[in-house]
Amino acid sequence: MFATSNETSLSSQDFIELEDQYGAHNYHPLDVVIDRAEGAWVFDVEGRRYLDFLSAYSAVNQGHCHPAIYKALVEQAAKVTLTSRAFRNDQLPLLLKELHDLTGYPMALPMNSGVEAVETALKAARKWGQTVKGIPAGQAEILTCTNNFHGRTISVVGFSSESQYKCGFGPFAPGFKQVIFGDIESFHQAITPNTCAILIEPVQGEAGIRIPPAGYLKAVAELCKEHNILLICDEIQSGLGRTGKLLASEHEGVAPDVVILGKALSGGFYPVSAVLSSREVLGVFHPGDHGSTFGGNPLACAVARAALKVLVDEDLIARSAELGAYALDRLKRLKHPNVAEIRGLGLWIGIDLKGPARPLCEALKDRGVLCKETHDTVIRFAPPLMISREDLDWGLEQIEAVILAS
Ligand code: IF1
Repeated sequence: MFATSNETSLSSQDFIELEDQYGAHNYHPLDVVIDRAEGAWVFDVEGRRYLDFLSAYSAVNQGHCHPAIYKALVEQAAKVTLTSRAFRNDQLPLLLKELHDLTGYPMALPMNSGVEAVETALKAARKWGQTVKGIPAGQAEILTCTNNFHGRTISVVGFSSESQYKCGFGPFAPGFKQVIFGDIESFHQAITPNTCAILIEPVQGEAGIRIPPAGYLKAVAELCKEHNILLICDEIQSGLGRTGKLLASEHEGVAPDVVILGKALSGGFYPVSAVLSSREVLGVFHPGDHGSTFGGNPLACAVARAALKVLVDEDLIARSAELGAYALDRLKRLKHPNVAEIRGLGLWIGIDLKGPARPLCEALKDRGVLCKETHDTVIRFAPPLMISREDLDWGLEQIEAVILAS
């Protein structure tokens, strides 16, 4: 009944058929069945190797199966994995302190998936709005941006501007208003006395690596100060080195009131997310107000501690800035009628095409480079930040070849 001893004799096609038969079809993956990975490379069931230019949407910034994170995971798994927050454990306090030391934020609240941390930040902002800012109960408004991506829960897809993400899933939570990403005037006009927060990605990932005009985030932060509104930056994808800074908001010299981290916080080993903020904001939570069975568990915390240490010890943030600038410069030299625009910050690059991106991603897969299209016409690249210059060059050569052949 259960495949155990002969698992390895199954082919990629067998796995694809099993998945399609027994799994919900909420994805359209490239048909590569990965069974092993190391650093910037992944291997399929037939032993073919591919350079990973997606990094699980920036969750494996540290590289696949990083030995130091692996060691932390295995050692912690042998000691204690889950205590629940009904009791304390010896890893959570250390993670909290290390997050503080790294980012300067006084407090953090750990969760698991990214969207849970987004929900946590929204709850904190609403309660802060009511109890600190003095907004009447049930009236707090949160501003979100056009083309945002913050996850898949009902309240979060409720304020998505992508119809596919919400179609059929309503009714949605009230209390969210949309402003135009990159347009400070639109933000200005949306503010009311009941506005408690704005939720924003400093660089929009899913929207196709959209970098707002210079000065925009700074102007948003200033308007927030002026009107006593919390600036919540979703750095789940843009944070932890991806853009060449620890946090993407640093590019604008902005320190958001609330920062949301996820993905690379575990180096891809385990879902770990966190909300970082002040005592004033996270102080709105009292015992019983909010929680999670797995949030802050010792296994997650041990993994996250190791993942942060790798980011620092291996200087991955500077590496992202340096290799990213090089890759962007090189790709921008590529003049081809199919290329509409190339955008990037750190090792995070989007190539906006004049036609569909999926066939190019398929062609890249055949050449041994894995990446994923977004919004039909954008190919996005986000290799692990530890990628060697040599591997990066090889990947870029494949990209250039595929575009030139398009
Ligand atoms: C999927 C996209 C990327 C995120 C930001 C919160 C979350 C995400 C800025 C939620 C998650 C993921 C989810 C994944 C694919 C991926 C994605 F194309 F869907 F938009 F990366 F670009 N904030 N992004 O990017 O985090 O709850 O998933 O841990 O298939 O939905 P999560």
